[in-house]
Amino acid sequence: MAKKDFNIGMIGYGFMGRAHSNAYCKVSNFFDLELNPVLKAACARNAEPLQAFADKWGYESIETDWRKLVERDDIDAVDICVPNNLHKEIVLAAAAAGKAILCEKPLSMNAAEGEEMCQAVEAAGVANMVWYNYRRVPAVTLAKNLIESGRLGRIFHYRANFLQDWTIAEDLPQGGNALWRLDVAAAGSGVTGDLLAHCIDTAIWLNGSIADVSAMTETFVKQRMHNLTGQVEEVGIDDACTFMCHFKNGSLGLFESTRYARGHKALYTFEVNGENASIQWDLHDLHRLNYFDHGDEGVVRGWKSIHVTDHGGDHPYMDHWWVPGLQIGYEHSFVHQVADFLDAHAKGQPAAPTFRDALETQKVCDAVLASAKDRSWHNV
Ligand code: SOE
Repeated sequence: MAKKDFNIGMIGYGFMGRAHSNAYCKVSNFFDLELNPVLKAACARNAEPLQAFADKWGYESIETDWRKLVERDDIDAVDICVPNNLHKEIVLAAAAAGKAILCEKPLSMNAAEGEEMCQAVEAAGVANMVWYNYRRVPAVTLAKNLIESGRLGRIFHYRANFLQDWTIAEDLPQGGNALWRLDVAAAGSGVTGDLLAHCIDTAIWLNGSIADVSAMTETFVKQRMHNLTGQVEEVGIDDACTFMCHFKNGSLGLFESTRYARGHKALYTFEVNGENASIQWDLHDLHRLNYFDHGDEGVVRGWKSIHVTDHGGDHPYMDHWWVPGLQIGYEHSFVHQVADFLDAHAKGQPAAPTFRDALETQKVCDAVLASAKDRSWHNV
C-alpha cells in the first residue's frame, strides 16, 4: 500500500506525551495503514528537557511556543498532552488553523468549555478524537462486541471502580509539572475528571447514555503547599467520588473513584450484569475478560476467564500482534487508538470518541460534581 506521511505536532512531554509518542512510533510496524505518522515537532515551554524528550523519541524539531507549532504548515495533526486548563485555547487555535486534533482526556474543564470546543472543530471541519484509551484494550472491545451481539440480554446493573493511593501523604504539594492533577485551577476537578471520566466513557460506550446521577465527594486533605506560589492553599479538587445513576436503558449504575485506597495503584474494574450473562474486567489483569453465561449446561456453568489473545478475528486487534496466546498490555491501547484514528482519517470518517462523544462524559462529570455539592439528584 502506498504510504502518505502524516505529520504530528506533540504538545507536552509528560506521561501521556510518552504514551502517545510510543504509539506513533509503533503503529506502522503492526498495522497496514495509508497514513504513516511522522514525529515532526514536539512542543513545551522548557527547551532543555524538551530537546531531551525530542531526541529520545525521534522528533525532528522542537517549538517552545504552542502557537508557533499550531501555525506551522508542515503539521497535519496536533496532539494535546498538557493540563486540562490549556486544552480549550489550543483546540480553538488548532481548529482555526485547520489541523486534525487528538486531545487528552478529559476533553475540557467543564461541559460549557467542551461545547465551545465541539463547535470549533465542527465549524472548521477538522478531524478530532479524545484519548479515552481503555476502549481499545482488546478485552474491553470484546466486552463491547459481546454486549452488542445481544448475549447479555437486558442489562440490569453496571458498576465501575477506579482506585489509586498516590495522594494519601498530607505533605504532598499541589500544582506544577508533576502535580497539576491536584490543583483545581489546572485540572478542573479531582478524581471525577481524571479517573471517573474513564469509567463513564467506557460505561456510555458499553451501556448507553446516563440519565441522572446522585453523588458524594470528599476532599480528605483540605490544604496543601502549592508548588507555584510556595504558599499553603486550600485544596479545591475531589479526592474521592462515589455516584449512582440511572442509565437511559433502565439499568442502574454504581461508580466509585478515589486516590485514597491504600494498596491500589490503578485498579480500574467494571462489571455488567445482564439477564442472560455477566462480564467483568480488571485493568490489573487487562488481557482477560471474565464471562458468565447462564445458558451454559448446568454441570459446567460458572465464571470463565477468557484470555483475550486469539487470532482469526475472534479477539479484537490481536491479529496484528504476536501469535495466539501471547498477551499485550497497556501501551497497546494507544497504538490501537492511533491505528483506528489514522484508518478513519484516511477514509474521511470520524474516529470515536470524537469531541462530541467526549462531551457527553463531560456532562455526566458536571452533573456528578453539582449533585455532590447540593446533595440532590441531577439530570445529565
Ligand atoms: C492518574 O494517575 C492517571 O495517570 C490518569 O490521569 C490516567 O488517565 C489513567 O489512565 C491512569 O491514571
